[in-house]
Amino acid sequence: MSKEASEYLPNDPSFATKAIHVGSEPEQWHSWAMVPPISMSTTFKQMAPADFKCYEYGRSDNPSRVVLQKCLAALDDGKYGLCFASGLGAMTALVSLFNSGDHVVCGDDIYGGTNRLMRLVFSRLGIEVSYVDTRDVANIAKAIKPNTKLIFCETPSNPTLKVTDIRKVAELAKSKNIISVVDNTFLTSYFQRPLTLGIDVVLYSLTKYMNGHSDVIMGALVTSDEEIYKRLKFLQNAMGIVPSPFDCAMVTRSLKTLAVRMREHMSNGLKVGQFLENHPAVEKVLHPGLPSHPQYELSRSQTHGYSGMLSFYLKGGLEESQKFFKALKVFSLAESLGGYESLAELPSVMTHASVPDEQRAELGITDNLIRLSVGLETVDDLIKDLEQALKAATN
Ligand code: P1T
Repeated sequence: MSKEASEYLPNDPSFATKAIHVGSEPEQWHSWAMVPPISMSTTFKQMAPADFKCYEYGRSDNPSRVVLQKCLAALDDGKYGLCFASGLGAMTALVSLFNSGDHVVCGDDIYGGTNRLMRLVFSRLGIEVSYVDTRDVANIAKAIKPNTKLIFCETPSNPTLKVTDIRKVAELAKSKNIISVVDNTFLTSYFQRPLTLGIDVVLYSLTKYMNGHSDVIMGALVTSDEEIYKRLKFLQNAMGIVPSPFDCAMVTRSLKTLAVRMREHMSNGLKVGQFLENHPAVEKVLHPGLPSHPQYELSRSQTHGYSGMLSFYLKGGLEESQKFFKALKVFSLAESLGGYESLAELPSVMTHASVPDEQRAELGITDNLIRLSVGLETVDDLIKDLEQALKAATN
């Protein structure tokens, strides 16, 4: 039996308190404003040439970004947070730590845009990439070469929700002096904190659950390693991949409700997963919180719950999938995930269309694999919607 959402303990009893207070302390402002003022200024007055109070130029640093970065670091039990213009912007800064001729071991099941960035941009710039199934850490070990500088994976992965043993990846990377990075976008720091399991850097598309309202594109990197932080901070400014102060304020506001939102996403996601698992039109459900998931136990050993992300194989092919999407009324057919609204998509032709055909086939990203981002609507309405769409698809 899978555990009910309410049976999970929070990963950090003070998580919600940190989310609401860290970085937003009123005493730092003249006004003692409870909500941090948005500082839109692109530049800051200097006392003498190159002699400034706190801030110099808005790309290098600005007060609204600092508020958010402090909060993000605290939520991951990290020391340093850095925000970027998008999740892929964060990935761009991360991989720019390395040089032409360096090698990256990358999980094979990752967001299509991350795969495209590695394959079509960084490979062209001389970064060598090996894609491996990170569910078995022995595959990572086998792929390591003398020039390997980075191990990168998503867990759970997008879109097939495969789980990687974070502790084992961290241990392997440490033993070889390689930087380890986990993309924690699907779970957020509320449910999984890779730094506490030995990982060097956590990557986020804040666009998803962390912002949670589908109105900001942003990314982040969090670490406790001072040396890595300094190099990344240099790149954040030097490469100019920064978010706007207004967007930073939006995400700061959203983090205040992260704990509450994630608990509800989890509860709705599990109920939808259980419903689909018992439906005759569904071949298989991929949800790490259901005991049918092959890595259910591993997942429980390193996370404190699940988001609203799940995928399932519909019985049939492209035609049935098309009918399913056409019939949906509450779920919207759209890319992205992690917002309050429920979304459904077909990774094979949408988020993962840029992954080469053979790689998609190997990963099981077929035309009947449907990904759901279960939102915060009344769960009975979501289930009714899926029920009628499944009927329309298979009639
Ligand atoms: O869209 P952006 O903020 O640049 O984030 C990229 C990214 C990074 N990591 C993961 C795990 C992601 O899922 C994404 C973006 N993903 C989608 C848009 C999607 O629909 O899967």
